[in-house]
Amino acid sequence: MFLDHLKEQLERHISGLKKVRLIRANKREGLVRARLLGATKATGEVLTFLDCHCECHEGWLEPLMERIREKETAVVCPVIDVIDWNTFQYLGNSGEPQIGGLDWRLVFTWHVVPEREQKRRRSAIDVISSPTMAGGLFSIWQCGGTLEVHPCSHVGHVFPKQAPYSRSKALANSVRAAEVWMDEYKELYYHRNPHARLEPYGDVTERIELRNKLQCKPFKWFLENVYPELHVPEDTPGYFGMLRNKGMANFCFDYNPPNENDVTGQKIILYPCHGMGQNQFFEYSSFNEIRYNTRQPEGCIAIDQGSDQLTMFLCRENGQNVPENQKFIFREGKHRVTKRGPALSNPMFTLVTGIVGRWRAVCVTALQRPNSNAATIDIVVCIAAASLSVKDGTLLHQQTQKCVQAEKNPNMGNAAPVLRPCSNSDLQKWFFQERN
Ligand SMILES: [Mn+2]
Repeated sequence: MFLDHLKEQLERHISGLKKVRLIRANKREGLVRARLLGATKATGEVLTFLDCHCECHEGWLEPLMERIREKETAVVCPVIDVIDWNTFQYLGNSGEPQIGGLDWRLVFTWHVVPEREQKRRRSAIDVISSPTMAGGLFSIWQCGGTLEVHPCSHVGHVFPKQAPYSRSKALANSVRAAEVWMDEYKELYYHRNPHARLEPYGDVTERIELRNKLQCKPFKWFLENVYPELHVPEDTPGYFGMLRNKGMANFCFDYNPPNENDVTGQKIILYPCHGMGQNQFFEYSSFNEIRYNTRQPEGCIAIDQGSDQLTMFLCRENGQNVPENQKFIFREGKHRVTKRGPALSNPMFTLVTGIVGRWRAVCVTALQRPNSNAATIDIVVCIAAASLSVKDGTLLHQQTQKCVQAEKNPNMGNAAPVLRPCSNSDLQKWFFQERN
C-alpha cells in the first residue's frame, strides 16, 4: 500500500518513455548491488548512475558527456545540490562546488577546492579534480583514471537522515577497501578503528589480482599526487591510541565534536577507556601537537587564552607553524636504569669494565678456569647502569608552563583534563595505549 507507486503505477509511467527499461531485483539489494545489476543490463557506451532521490537540473548531462568524450578515462560527477529533506525544495548551490575527500576512518568528507587545483584550472567551467567521489571511491585514481566534478552539471539530491536499510556490511566494505587498496597505510585506519581488525571481510584475492593485473599504483602515490592535502599521521609506536591517566586509572581523553561538519569548539573530557578508537583516539605528533585525527579536517588540542580547560581547535595546515597554544611537551625525564645480568649472556656485558653504548658496565668476580689457558677468564656477573631517556608522562603546556591534570569534577560536570601547576601527582601522568 505504502509503496504502491513503485509497482504498476511505475511500470505504466515508464512504458511511455523511449529508451527506458525497468529492471527489478528479486529482493532488496542495496545501493551498490542495484547499480551493478543495472550496469550488467546496460547497452550504451557510457554508464551513468543516479540515486532514486535525485532531481536532475536542466542541461546536467551534456557537460558530463562532453568531458568523457574528451577523456575517456575520466569518471565525472555533477555538482550535487541539496534537496530539502522536509519540503523537497531544490536548494541551488551558488558557491564554488566542493570536492570529495576521506578521513582515516575511511568516511567520505566534503571540502573546498584547494589552491593548487584552482591554479591548475584554466577557467571557471573547467573540471575540478576530486580525490574521491560521493561514497568515498578513490581507487580509480590508482588505476589510471581520474575523478572529476564538472561545475556545469548540477543534480539535486536528498541527503537522507539515515540509510533506509541496515548497513551491516559497511564496516566489512571499508576493511576490504583498506586491505585491497591502501598498502601499509591501512594501519592508520586500523589504529583508529581497532575493532575493524576483527571484522570478517571475506576473500579479497580476486580484487588484489585485479589490482595487479591493471598495474594500479600504490596508495602512497595517490596520497602524494592526488590528495596531498590529507595529513598523513605519524603514528609513532607509543604515541597514539587512548591517552590514559595513571592516577585516575581507566580514564581516557575523550572528545565529542559538535557535529559531522565541525570538529572544533568542544571541551575535552575524561571518560572510561573503551578501546574502540574513534572518540578516544589521539596522536602525539613530533611537532608537539595532540591531534584528534580520526576526522578531516583534523582537530588539535589547545588552550583558550585565560582558560584552564582543553578545547579543540583546527590543526595548522601542512607546512605551517604550530600555534603556541597547541604545543604540549610530553616530557621525558632522565632516569637511571640498572641491569644485572649473567656474564656473556648479552654482548653488552663482554667488557670487564667499560662503556658499551650508553651502558656503563662493571663486572665482578672474574674466575680463572682450572684447566684452561691462563688468558681465559669467565665473567660471572655484571652490573650495568645507564641514564636513559624514559617518558615521565607529564604533559606540559608550553605557553602556560602548566601540566595537564585529571580531575573528577572540574566544572560541575564531566571528569576532564585541566591545566594545573606541575606536581609529582599521578593525576598528571599520562600514557598512550593502542587498545585495551
Ligand atoms: Mn543518495
